[in-house]
This record gives sequence, C-alpha cells and structure tokens, in this order.
Amino acid sequence: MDNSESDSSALQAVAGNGLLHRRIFLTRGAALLGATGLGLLTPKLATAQTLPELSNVPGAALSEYGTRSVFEDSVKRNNILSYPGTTGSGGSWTPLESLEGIITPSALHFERHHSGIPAINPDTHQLLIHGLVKRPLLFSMDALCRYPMVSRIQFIECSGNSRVGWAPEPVQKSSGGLHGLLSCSEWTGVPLSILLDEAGVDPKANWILAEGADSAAMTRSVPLAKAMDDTLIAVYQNGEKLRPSNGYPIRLFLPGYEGNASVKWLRRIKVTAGPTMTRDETAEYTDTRPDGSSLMFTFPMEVKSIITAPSLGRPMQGAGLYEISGLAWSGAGKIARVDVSVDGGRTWGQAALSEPVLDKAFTRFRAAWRWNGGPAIIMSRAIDESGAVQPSREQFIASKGLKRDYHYNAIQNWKVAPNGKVSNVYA
Ligand SMILES: Nc1nc2c(c(=O)[nH]1)N[C@H]1C(S)=C(S)[C@@H](COP(=O)(O)O)O[C@H]1N2
Ligand SMILES: [Mo]
Repeated sequence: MDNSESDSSALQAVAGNGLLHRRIFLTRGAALLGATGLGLLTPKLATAQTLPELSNVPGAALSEYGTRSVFEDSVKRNNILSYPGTTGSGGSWTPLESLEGIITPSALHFERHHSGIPAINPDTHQLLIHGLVKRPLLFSMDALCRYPMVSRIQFIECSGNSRVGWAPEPVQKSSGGLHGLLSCSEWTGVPLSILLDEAGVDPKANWILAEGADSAAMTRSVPLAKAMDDTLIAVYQNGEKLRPSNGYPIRLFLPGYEGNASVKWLRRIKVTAGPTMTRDETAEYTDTRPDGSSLMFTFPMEVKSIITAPSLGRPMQGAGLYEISGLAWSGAGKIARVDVSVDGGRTWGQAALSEPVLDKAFTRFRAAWRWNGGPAIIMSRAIDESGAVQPSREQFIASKGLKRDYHYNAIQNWKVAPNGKVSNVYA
C-alpha cells in the first residue's frame, strides 16, 4: 500500500467533532499521528547530532536491585490517605495517567489497608485449610510453592473506586486521582481448587471464609463455586514475590471480584455451609439501594472504562491530530468494544483495542482525533463480552440511586477547553 492510499482512507471521520476511524491504527496511517504527520514538524529537521558529554565518561555501577531513572521521580502513587491516629491504614492511588500498556508496575500498584502492612516472615507463615473438609491441612510457604502454579494478567479494583463520581460537583483530579484504586498485574500462584481437592471438600459445603494475618483480620466469605473456578493463592506479582503492601507472602486473588475480597496476608481458609456474615461484609461492602435496603455479596466489578490521555494534568497542545488513549476492563470477562465520543456523547465511533485483549484484565484502547481547537467533551463507553454496557452517570444514578459507596462504574467526561486545559465535567 502506498502512502497516499493509506493517508486518505486512514483519515476518514466516523463521528462528530473530528473523531477518526480506528482503521488509522491498522494501517501505516498511524504514522500520521506523529508530529511530522501533523505538518507541525515538532522534531527538528536533522543536520547533525551533538555527541552527549556523558558518552565521554564511564557510566554508573551495576546494582543488585534496579531503580528507575531519577527523571521519572514525579510518577508516584497519589491521593495517599491514612486514617487519623494510624500510620498505614488507608489507600494510595495508582497514577494511571502516567502509565501505558496494561501492566501496573508493582511499585505503583494501588494500596488499600485496613490496619497497615504486617511484616510477615515467610519462614514462619502458614496457611490453614479447615472447616467442612475431610483432612484439615497446614501449609508452610515452602510446601505451598511445590504445587503447580498458573499465571494470569488480571486487574484488581477496590469496590470504592471512583466513588467521587457521586459528589454533587465534579471533583478535579487526574485519572489516577479519580480512579486509581485500580491496577493490573501478572499474578502467579496455586489454584485454590487444587488445595481444596486435596483437603477433600464436604458435599455440604457451599462457601469459604478467608482471613488475613494483619491486625484488621480482614475476613470475607466467598462462594465455593468461585473458589473452585479461577481463584488463586497468589505468590508472585509481575514475576517477583508479592510486595508486602499487596499481601506478601500470599494473598487470595479473586479475578473480577471487588478488591476487598482478595484477602491479603492470607492465613486461613475455612470451608463452610453458608456465608459467615463477618463484620467486613455486613458493616461494610454492602450496597444501599434507593429504598434503604442493602444488597450483600455483590462481588463482580462491572464493565468500565476511563480515558487517561488527554486527561486532567495531560493537556492538549494546539489543534491537530491526537491519539486518545484509555483503559477498559470488566469483571465479567473480556472487553468486546469501546466507543469514544468527542462531542459530549452526541455521536460515537469505535476505538481500536490494542492486543492483548484478555479476560478480566485491562484492555488498552486508542482513538484518533483531529482536534479543531474548539471546546470538546471526550468520553469512553465500554461493552464487555456478556453484552453489558457502561452506563452514563445519569443512567447510573437513575438506576442505583444518588448515595452509595461501592461499585461506581459510570462514564466519566473530560472537557477540553480551547487553551487545551482538561477538566472533569458531568454531562
Ligand atoms: N488482610 C487484608 N486484606 C485486604 C485488605 C486489608 O486491609 N487486609 N484490604 C482489601 C481491600 S479493601 C482491597 S481494595 C484490596 C487492595 O489490594 P492491594 O492493596 O493489593 O491493591 O485488598 C483487600 N485485601
Ligand atoms: Mo477496597
């Protein structure tokens, strides 16, 4: 295909206000999104390159454990909250707007602790499996690690994530500041089903109880069907042992479920007939409905997406061609489609989904936009393989009510001002 051919077909508009066809990412047309394609010639025309001074002296020493470039120090977890009178109880948000691809670096994985991070020595830590089983079992970490392991790339999201969406006025924070109780890693561990089979589950059993070794003793009930399906006792995160803040040495990992149930610092699994009704699932993590009644055990995180670029703190720099980039995910499975609008939801076009598109993982989506420099409202709407569609904030509040604490998954809108500044707006 020659350039002129790809150019003309790649730049086809699919929706109002300059949204372009996703074909641009499938052809050499993507080159048009480069600065030279804009006709702006942001890179200078090359004449000669000056030799960097540093190339005349030997570089720094090797190290046993790596660190990032000092020039990247500003990329940090943010919004760090600790409850008064405690040091380690609260949350820290992943800076989603500063990351690309679908993996969250372990050092930037969000944290949510109810009583700080325990310093657990793996040599003495044990996992107990008991309750309605033929043989109660006690695993040292060494014994546990002799079982076959599997690896999966999957997200974890706190059910309280994005709850600022209920605020009467839109909160002005970055993508990560609004939605960063959310991360995606490669998790490696032992399928819980293998351990439960070995213990021999009683036919009367229908649930399990999982308890952490932290002083919050986070304790949650989980349906046995989920425990036997894709639940992991996770040992590794992105290739190395879990970080202390994410559950070292082991955590329960429940793909697609609200983060709270993925009990960290796991010390005990009890097989039970029904849910145990612990404090953590009765006083909290229930969903109040408009009539005042509450739903319990609403585990799956629903289909959702956010635009990370442009976003608040990542302004536009003059009219021209831009790539819109964002993340979509769903606790129900794979992302089937993401639609993008740059005219406040009047018209929509399909975004390109970047490979890989995985089950219960972040999916990176991209759309091309010819911004004319005028005011615009940009938004994304994800659809998962079960057919569930991410609702608008209006639809969401109409069905779920104005005051809830958990499972906020409505569309979020960024307003782009003619000066390129980006702010959070309600429709
Ligand atoms: N033992 C224990 N497990 C826990 C928690 C906790 O405080 N203690 N917090 C839960 C909550 S509310 C969430 S959202 C996730 C957060 O996991 P992360 O800190 O690895 O991101 O862990 C869950 N597991
Ligand atoms: Mo959470």
